[in-house]
Amino acid sequence: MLKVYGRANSINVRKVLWMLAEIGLEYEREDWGRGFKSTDDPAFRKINPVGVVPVIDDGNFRLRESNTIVRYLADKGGRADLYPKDLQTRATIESWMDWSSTEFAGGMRPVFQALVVKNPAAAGLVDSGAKEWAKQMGVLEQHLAASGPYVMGKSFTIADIPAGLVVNRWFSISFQKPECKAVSAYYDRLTERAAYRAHGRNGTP
Ligand SMILES: N[C@@H](CCC(=O)N[C@@H](CS)C(=O)NCC(=O)O)C(=O)O
Repeated sequence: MLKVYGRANSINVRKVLWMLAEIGLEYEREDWGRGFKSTDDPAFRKINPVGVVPVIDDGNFRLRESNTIVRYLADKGGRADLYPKDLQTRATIESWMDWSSTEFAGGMRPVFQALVVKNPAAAGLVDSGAKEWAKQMGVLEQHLAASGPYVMGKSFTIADIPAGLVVNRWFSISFQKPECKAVSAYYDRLTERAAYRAHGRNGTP
């Protein structure tokens, strides 16, 4: 059975759990990371020398990097509806996934660290993080208003998985934020999916 290494409240592990729920694949999961066994443990470093979660083990094939795992699972599950074969469509999906993990999540991280994890090192970074996060949220707002209702247009794809988790954090953390009507409608639309309710909008920022 496929195995997932990583705590279920990690935003990157949640991408994988959401994807597994979308394809209906059974798995087992082992808690590693903040609040559980440390990823600095030599036993974990053997699983992932980079020392971060998630990692999957699929019949002795180990894979790290959440976005890569999501793409692997989409292909493994034969879900061309979620990750089409057309080269340019795939590349566009991948560009949104990359953007979500870099620019979109960049401002989110200090806000989350300061207000949710209560990491004192991030306490002074809330205002600048929130400003950057709002700027990138504006990018998604305009994109969805012009070409939604999903990131890739008419239908849900894996481009919505990393973005949907950042959006969940946006609405789940209390801080001064601008109104984003299209993103708010997107959040509700994603919530129609059982897999998102289980691993995205599940009460955890
Ligand atoms: N680029 C990696 C980043 C993974 C990452 O930063 N994981 C965090 C959790 S979200 C982690 O392992 N933190 C250490 C910990 O939880 O102890 C990915 O997308 O998989």
